[in-house]
Amino acid sequence: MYYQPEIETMPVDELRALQLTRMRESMRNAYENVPLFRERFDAAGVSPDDLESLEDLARFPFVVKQDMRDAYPFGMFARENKDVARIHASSGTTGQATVVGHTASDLANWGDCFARGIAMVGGSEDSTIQVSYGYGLFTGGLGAHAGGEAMGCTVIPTSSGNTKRQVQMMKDCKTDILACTPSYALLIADTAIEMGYDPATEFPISAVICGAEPASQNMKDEIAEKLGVQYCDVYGLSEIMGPGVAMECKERGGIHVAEDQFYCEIVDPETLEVLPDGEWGELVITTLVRECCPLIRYRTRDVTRIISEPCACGRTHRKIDYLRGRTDDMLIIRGVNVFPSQIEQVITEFPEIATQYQIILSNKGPLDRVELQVETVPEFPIDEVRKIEDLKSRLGAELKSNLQVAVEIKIVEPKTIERSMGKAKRVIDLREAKN
Ligand code: DLL
Repeated sequence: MYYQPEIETMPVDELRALQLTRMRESMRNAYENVPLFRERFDAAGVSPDDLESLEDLARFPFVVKQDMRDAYPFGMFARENKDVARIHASSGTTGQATVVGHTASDLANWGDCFARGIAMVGGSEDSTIQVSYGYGLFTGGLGAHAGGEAMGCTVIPTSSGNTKRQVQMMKDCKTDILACTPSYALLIADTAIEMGYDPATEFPISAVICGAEPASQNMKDEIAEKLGVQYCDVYGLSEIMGPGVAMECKERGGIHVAEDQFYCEIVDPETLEVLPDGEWGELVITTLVRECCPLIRYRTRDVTRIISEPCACGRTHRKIDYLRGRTDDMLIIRGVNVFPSQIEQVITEFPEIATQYQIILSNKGPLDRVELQVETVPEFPIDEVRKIEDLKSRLGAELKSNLQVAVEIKIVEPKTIERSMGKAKRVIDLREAKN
C-alpha cells in the first residue's frame, strides 16, 4: 500500500521541519555552486541564511525556463562531470533545448518517487509494469523504468510505438500496470479492441499510470473503463526531475506531491504573489534534495492549486489538483480564457464524438480564428447532413453554455485526426507571428 511508509505518512509538523532543513541545504547547494543563483540572490539581497521559515522562500527570486536555455548546456549544474550519472534534455522544438543532469543519488530519489505511485495502484515486486512512454532524452520512459526497478517489479521496456505489438506483449506477458501518456493509453485500448480483444475482461492489467499531458476526467474514465483499470495520474517535468513529482492515490481528488523532495507554491501569474492553499494559479517548485540541478522557485507555467485537506489514504503529503494546462497553452477566444482540456471535457460528453480533437488557430483579418475539429465515432452516419448539422449545433451550444466561447466546429470522418504515441498535439497554431 505504501512504498516508503515512514516518509509518505510522516506527521505534518515533522514533514515541514524536514522540508525546511532540506530547503536550506538545497539553497546552499544552488548558491555555492551555480553562478546564476549566486547573482540572483545577491541582487535581491537574500542569502540561504535568511531562510528561517518555509514562508521566507517568498523573498527569493524565481527562475524560468529561459534561464535554463541561456545556461545551455551545463550552466545550471551544481556538480562536476565526474558526478553526473545521466543527462536528459527537452526536445527544444520551441527554442533552445534545456539539459538537466542527475547524479546517482538524484536517479535513486527519482525511482523512489515513481515507485510510490506504483504502490498507490496496488503494485508490488510481484507486478509487471509495461513502460510505453518514449525512452531517450524524454524523461517518461527511463523515469517510469526506474520506478519499476526500485519497486522490484518486472519491467517491460517497450517504449512507445508499434502499438499492435504493445497489445500482444500486454496480453502474453501479463502486464499488470501500463505506464504511458493518456492519449497513448487510449490508442492502445482502441487497438486492442480492434484486434478483437476485450482488454477489460481478458487482460490481467489492473492499473495505468498516465501523465505528461492534461487529460479530462471523461478521457480518464474512458481509459479506465476500456482497460478495466485504476487510473493513476502522474505529474512531472524534465527541469525538475521527470515523472513522479506528484502521483495520484486511489482516493483520487488530486495528485500527492512528493513533499519530502519538492516544495510547491502557487503564485498569481500576473503579480507573482504567493496565493493561499486552495486558490488556482501557477505552480512554482523548489527542489529539496537534488544534487546536480537544484532549482529554487522554478516557475513551471502549469496551472493548478494546492489541496491541503487530509487524504483518506493516510499519506500526509499535500495534493495538487489535476492540471488544467499551462499558462502558455491557454487560449483567449474572443476575450475568454480557455484551456484545451476544458474543451475536451465538453467534447467527451458526446457519445457520437471520439476522444480526438484538434484546435486550429489562424488569422481572420486582425482577429484570431478558432476552428475545433472533432471526429465522429465509426457508427455515426457521417453522410447524413441533417444529423451532422444537429450534432454541430448541440456541441456549439454546449461549448457556449459551459465555457462561454463560440468556436467554428468542423466534423471530420473517423480516424482522420492523427493519433499520438506520446504527447498529443491538440492545438495547431497557424497564426502569423505577431511582433
Ligand atoms: O512530461 C515528464 C513526464 C513524463 C510526466 C511522463 C509524466 C509522465 P516534460 O516533457 O518536461 O516532462 O513536460 C512537462 O508536461 O510542465 C506539464 O505541462 C505537462 N504534464 C506533465 N504531467 C502532466 C499531468 C514530462 N499529469 C510538462 N497532467 C509539464 C497534465 C502534465 N500535464
